[in-house]
Amino acid sequence: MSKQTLIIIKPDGIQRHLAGEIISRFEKKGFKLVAAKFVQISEALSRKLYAEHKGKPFFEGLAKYLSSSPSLLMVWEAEGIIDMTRKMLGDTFGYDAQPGTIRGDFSCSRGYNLVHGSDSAASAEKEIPLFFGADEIVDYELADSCWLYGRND
Ligand code: IDP
Ligand code: MG
Repeated sequence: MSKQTLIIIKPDGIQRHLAGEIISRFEKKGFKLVAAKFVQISEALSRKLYAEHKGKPFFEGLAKYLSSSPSLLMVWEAEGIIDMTRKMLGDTFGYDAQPGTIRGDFSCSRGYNLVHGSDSAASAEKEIPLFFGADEIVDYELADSCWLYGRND
């Protein structure tokens, strides 16, 4: 499971027509999409996803934001996926995030930062089953995988 991460294009990412842009970055990097669904996440499930932030001043607003409009939920797979996706997302607050990252290029907000990505293998292992059953995650080979992970040594 540590080769997989949960990525959510949050309501602002969908409403701002950035889903294609965000997916495209992961596709071009060479990651494998293994699951996807487009749903309006319930407030209860939003609270579960963000349980580590319970009690913080932004927690209630965060649960309302995530459940306010549809999101695109995906599981992406690659060796080292967590570190790579976290770097591609950029720092949490859009106005802090480096240009070249998703948040750095498209968000100037604190809370509305377009995309969620699991922050560790342990988080991914907890988060993915909140949204996907094992039978919804597809096992297949990418035809170009020999070119993605080619080594000269
Ligand atoms: P992350 O998404 O980069 O992992 P976390 O610290 O886990 O960042 O916070 C979860 C989400 O909560 C953020 O993506 C953002 O939407 C929201 N958030 C975090 N800190 C604040 C804050 O200080 N004000 C408003 N929203 C926040
Ligand atoms: Mg987090």
